[in-house]
Amino acid sequence: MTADLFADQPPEPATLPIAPGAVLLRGFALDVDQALLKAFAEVTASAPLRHLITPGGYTMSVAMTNCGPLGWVSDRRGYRYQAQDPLTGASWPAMPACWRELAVRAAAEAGYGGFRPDACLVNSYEPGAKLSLHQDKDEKDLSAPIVSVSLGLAAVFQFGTAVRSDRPQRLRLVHGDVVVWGGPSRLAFHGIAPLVDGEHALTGQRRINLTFRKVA
Ligand code: MD3
Ligand code: FE
Repeated sequence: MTADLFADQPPEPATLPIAPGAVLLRGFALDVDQALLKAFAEVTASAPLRHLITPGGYTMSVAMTNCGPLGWVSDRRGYRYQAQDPLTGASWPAMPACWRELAVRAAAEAGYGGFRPDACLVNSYEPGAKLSLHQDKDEKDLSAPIVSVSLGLAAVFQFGTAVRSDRPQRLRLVHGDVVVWGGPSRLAFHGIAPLVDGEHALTGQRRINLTFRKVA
């Protein structure tokens, strides 16, 4: 006989509303994880991960790159989206089809049909890296959702409301999780707590997050 230590826990639904307009699709990316990571190696070979400088002069602990027509960058002059990678001067690499298709499917599953992302910001966290509480509002079309895909090590995601001082909720995001942020949640403050040391079979000592956006 197998003792089921979780027998008294209800199974977690695959689609979890977490805030108004925001939906967690637990494990939604699991069946394509190897393809997503193969494309990650290709994207980062053309547009290397780098630690951007904030307008205030700090070096971000998260390493970033982009793919698709537009990419998010930061430097002493400010934050912006642009078509060229400042590191290479070239256009950002194309958005891999398997990435785009996953993001579009996830958005539709969450109730946002017709999502057409034109930017994908790729974040890479090593142990200790964090992303302080912030809003994403550099995108012109705030009616489109943002789709985020978590790969590799787990992280504690913090999210509040559009009011910075509202106490944030905490949510553990694991490999394969996809979150769709739309409606009133589109302007929620959010961040990632310092990544805890660990080893993931597919990514090693790192967490990768893909965020798909409609910018223009
Ligand atoms: C809620 N990335 O790239 S993903 C970011 O895990 C960013 O790397 C985090 O915040 C990460 O800007 C969080 C979840 C996420 C992304 C964008 C959002 C949640 C969001 C935009 C609006 C509201
Ligand atoms: Fe963000």
